[in-house]
Amino acid sequence: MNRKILTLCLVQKDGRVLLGMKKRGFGMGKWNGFGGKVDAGETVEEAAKRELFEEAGISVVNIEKLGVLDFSWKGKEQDVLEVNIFKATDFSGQPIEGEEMKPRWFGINEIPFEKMWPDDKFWFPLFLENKKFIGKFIFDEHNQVIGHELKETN
Ligand code: 8OG
Repeated sequence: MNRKILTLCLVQKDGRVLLGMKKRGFGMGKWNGFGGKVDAGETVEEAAKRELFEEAGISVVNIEKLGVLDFSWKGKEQDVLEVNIFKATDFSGQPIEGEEMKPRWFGINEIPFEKMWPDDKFWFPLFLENKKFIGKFIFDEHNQVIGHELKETN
């Protein structure tokens, strides 16, 4: 099995969630949290904070890991993306647009699921309520969800 460890960090504050429009690469054109690969010598949590700073221009001291999701594609089940999902509730600095992401706040009732990864509508409700969860999703070649398992772990 080939497992790639990724981070995803979302800020939830004052009834809103900070998302970024991905401007290039994998997931381009979708709203998402901020994250990416873990560098050598970094913990997953350090990587999550670094990516949030690089992509949204804000710094966080405390983040909480809420979810771990495995993603794979039909016919290539041996290649797994493990996405570690963190929440920040406070930050310093102001979100700014960078080369990769254009940040914007969304009210928790106006999350743009139709312009997000199709798995997000499954786990976002747990995330918004601070529930911990693990799961896995299998996509087809059009990035549609063709199978999933999701469970709360609190
Ligand atoms: O380094 P790069 O930008 O390619 O990292 C991909 C980012 O996208 C990383 O933060 C993890 C995140 N991501 C996936 N798959 C999914 C998904 O299905 N839903 C969401 N919300 N984020 C995902 O790689």
